Amino acid sequence: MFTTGEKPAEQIANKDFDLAVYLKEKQQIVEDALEKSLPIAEPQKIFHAMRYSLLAGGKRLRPILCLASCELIGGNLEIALPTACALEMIHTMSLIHDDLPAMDNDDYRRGKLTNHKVYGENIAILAGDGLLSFAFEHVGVETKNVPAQRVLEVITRLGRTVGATGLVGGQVLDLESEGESDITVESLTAIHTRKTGALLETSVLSGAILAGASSEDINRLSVYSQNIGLAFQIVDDILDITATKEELGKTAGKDLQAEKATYPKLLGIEASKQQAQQMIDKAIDQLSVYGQKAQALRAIAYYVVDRKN
Ligand code: GRG
Repeated sequence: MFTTGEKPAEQIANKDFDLAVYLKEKQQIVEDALEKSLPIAEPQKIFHAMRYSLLAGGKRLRPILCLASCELIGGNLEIALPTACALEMIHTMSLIHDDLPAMDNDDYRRGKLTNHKVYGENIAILAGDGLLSFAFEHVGVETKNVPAQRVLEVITRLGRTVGATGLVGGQVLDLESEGESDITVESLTAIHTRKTGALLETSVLSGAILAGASSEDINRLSVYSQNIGLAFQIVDDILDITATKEELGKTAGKDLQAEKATYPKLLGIEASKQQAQQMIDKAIDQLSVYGQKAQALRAIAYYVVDRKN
C-alpha cells in the first residue's frame, strides 16, 4: 500500500481534506446538540453537575466518529446526532467515575476541576449515573427517521459496551493490574480493548448501523475501529509520559505514579509508537473500498497517532 516516499497512497489521496476544518465543524454541531440535550430541571443541583462535565470541552472524538461513519454509509447527520450525543454522555460519565477518589483520584479533567472536586463525591457518582441513564433515553426519544430495528441494535450495543464485558470490566481489570509486575502485552491489550477500544468501536459502528450498513461494512469498520481504539490508548499512555499537564488538561505522569502497566512501560516509547502506527495502517487498509468517501475516517486515523492531547 506504500507508493511514494513514506506516505501511504491513501494519505496522498487525502491531501485535499482539511481535518482541522472538519473537526471544528463537527465539534460545533456536537457542542450545540449537547447544550440543547440536557436543560436544567429539578433537582437543579444534579443537572448542573451533569452539565458541568458534559459541556467541559474535550475532543468529542466519539460523536465525531459516529457522525463520520454514518455519512460514509450514506446517512445524514440528523439520524446519528442523538446517538453521537449519547456516546459523549457515556464517555463523560466514565471520566467522572474514573476520576473519583475510589478510582484514579484525579483533581483535574479537561483543564477544569473534576466533578467530585466541585460537587462532592456523592453528587459526582449520581451525575455519572444520571448521564448514563439519560444517554439511553436520549437515543430512544430523539432518534427519528430510522427503522426501529436499527435503533434497537444501537441501544443493545451501547449496553454491552458499557457493561461488564466493556468499560466496567476493563476498569476492573485495570484496577486489579495496579502494582502488578508481571502484566503481559496480551493482558494489557485485553484491558484497553474493553476500557477504551469498546466505546470507540461502538462509536464507529453505531453511526454505520443507523445509516443501514451491510454486514461487510460492519466487518470492515470493526477492524478499522478496533485498531484505532488500541492505537488511541497506546498514544494515551505515551502522552501521559511526554505531555504536560497543560496539554493534557489533567495531571500528567499518573500511570507511573500508580505503577500502572502501560505500553511504553512494557515496550518502550519508540516500539509503542511503531505499534500504534502499524495499527493505524491496518485500520486504513479497511477503508480502501470506500475511496474518497472515507476521507474523514482516514484522516481521523492519522490524527489518533499524531495528536498532542
Ligand atoms: C461505564 C458504568 C460505567 C462506569 C465507568 C470508570 C469506568 C467505569 C471506566 C473507565 C473508562 C475510562 C476513563 C477509559 C479511558 C478512556 C480514555 C482514553 C479517555 C480519554 O479520552 P479522550 O482523550 O478525552 O478522548 P476527551 O476529554 O478529549 O474527551
